Amino acid sequence: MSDAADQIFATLKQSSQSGAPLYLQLRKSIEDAVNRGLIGPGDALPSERDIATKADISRVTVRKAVQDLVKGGILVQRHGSGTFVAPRMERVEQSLSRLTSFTEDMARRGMAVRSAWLDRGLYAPSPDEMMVLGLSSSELVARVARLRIADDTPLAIERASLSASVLPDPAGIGSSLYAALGVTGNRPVRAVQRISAANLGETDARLLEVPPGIAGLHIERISYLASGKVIEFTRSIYRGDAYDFVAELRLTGPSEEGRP
Ligand code: 16G
Repeated sequence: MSDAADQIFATLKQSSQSGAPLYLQLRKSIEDAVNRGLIGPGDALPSERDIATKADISRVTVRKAVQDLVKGGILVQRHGSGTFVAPRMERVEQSLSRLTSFTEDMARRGMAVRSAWLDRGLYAPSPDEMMVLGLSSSELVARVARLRIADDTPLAIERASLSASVLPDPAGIGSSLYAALGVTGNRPVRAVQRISAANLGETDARLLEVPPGIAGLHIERISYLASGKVIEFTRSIYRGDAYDFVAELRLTGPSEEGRP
């Protein structure tokens, strides 16, 4: 067993007089070891049995401590291969004043972008889609749903809806929706974005490789053409531990006060 593991158990012995339940003491020892860098992102935790033997506690206690740390996003469990310290996220800083695409944002940071398709096709529009995109019930909506991945880390789930008259072949967009819209002169020039907090459900959490229930960001973007026509209605879930949205604020001068 590694030195780091030995140190975890040494700390555990020191704290065993504290009177706190054993699983909480073990949880804290492991958490401290991660925070102090004794075990780093991607490092394997010793097996449940090794921990139990070494610390002289039951496997049930070990499991409880480990499950708590998995729920908190400190450890990750991979079926068949064990428990590891969760990879540390490099937070992405995203300006809220420029209308850019995911592909452009990541390319500017030198990150390799790819997407996993969740859905693409033509459908009868939902009431929300009809209202936002101005579609009638006899028209079709093109849906493009993707898991967006940068440098092998899934960052967001994006579900875009556009009128089928603008995007008749959603399967043919290639790697960038905005690039495809640019080809037909339909790239948006303005957008309104609404950001709210969301706790991730099972399915979204699994796709984004985070524990269910963890904080995420729900983002709705409605984009417009220069003519004022709505072109895109996208609802996304972004990882809360990966994104900082940054907006620049200016004091309104007297000449601008009262402007709409
Ligand atoms: C951004 C947009 C999304 C747009 C996508 C196009 C947000 C929250 N969302 O991720 O609305 O559909 O870019 O990216 O910023 P693409 O051209 O790389 O497909």
